[in-house]
Amino acid sequence: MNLEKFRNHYLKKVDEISVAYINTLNLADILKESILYSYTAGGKRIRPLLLLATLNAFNVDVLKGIHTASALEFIHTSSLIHDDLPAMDNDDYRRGKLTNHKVYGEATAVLAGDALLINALQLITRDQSLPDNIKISLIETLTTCSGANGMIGGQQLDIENEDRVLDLEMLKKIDQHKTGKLLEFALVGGGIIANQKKTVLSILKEASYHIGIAFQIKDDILDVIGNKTIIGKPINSDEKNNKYTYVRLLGLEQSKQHLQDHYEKALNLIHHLNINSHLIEEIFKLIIERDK
Ligand code: GRG
Repeated sequence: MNLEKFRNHYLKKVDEISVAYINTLNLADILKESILYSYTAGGKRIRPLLLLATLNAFNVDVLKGIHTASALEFIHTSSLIHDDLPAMDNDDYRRGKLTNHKVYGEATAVLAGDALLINALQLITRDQSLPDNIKISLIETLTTCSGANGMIGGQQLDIENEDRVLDLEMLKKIDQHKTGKLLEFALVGGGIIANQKKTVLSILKEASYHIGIAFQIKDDILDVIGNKTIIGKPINSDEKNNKYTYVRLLGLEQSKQHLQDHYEKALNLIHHLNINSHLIEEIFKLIIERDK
């Protein structure tokens, strides 16, 4: 199956599971509406796609990963809602639509992010296609990747370092966590569902480091030379927020070179595994060639 068919077939199932689950969260209708607003706002779904492609690469039934892929997109969506808040990046637009707090107010946006984060775990606990030991391992890894030693910690470092001139090492540390850790879960989580041994999981983790950095370099490049309409938010937002980025540190041309280097390192590591990796490779390519 090529990537387009794979995406249409399996991401449809992820979204069906996600939307059906969100529709059960009906204690407070506005909260449910605001969660649904951001979940269905038109994200590229790269993280769930990568997780499912990893299962495919190990010749495991891709349907076993649907709930986990949905949980991963929940956490990603929660991070975007919080990232856009006035206390963080203070953005009015995301994916071409008003940000969650612009529509529902700050308090509801905070709660929508909180709910997506917490309820993500329930999507995994309720998955009937996986044994308990695999679910525990997935939750252990997902909370590590998302929490204070993962994405959330990376966001804190990002905020603390606003207005500062950073060296490459610090920039990579921030991006490895802020952006790379959910991509790590996509690859390693896929490996866990596929029952892979630790040596394989650690190669997947190493590959995710490089594709995570590549993802963020591309994000930084698009923030400077991207098309506002295609990206769905204003460009030059990093400069507005006094963020030090690859483009500011290295310039455009060297940033492109670093992007290519990290992409190739990620690819080589995946090749090293000798698996059926063509979909993973196509997604890596998509990450570095995307226009939004
Ligand atoms: C409440 C879970 C939670 C987190 C709070 C705000 C925060 C901590 C973390 C934010 C981390 C962040 C926004 C990192 C940037 C990652 C990034 C490049 C996002 C854009 O991802 P795409 O391009 O977006 O995949 P789409 O819109 O396609 O889904």
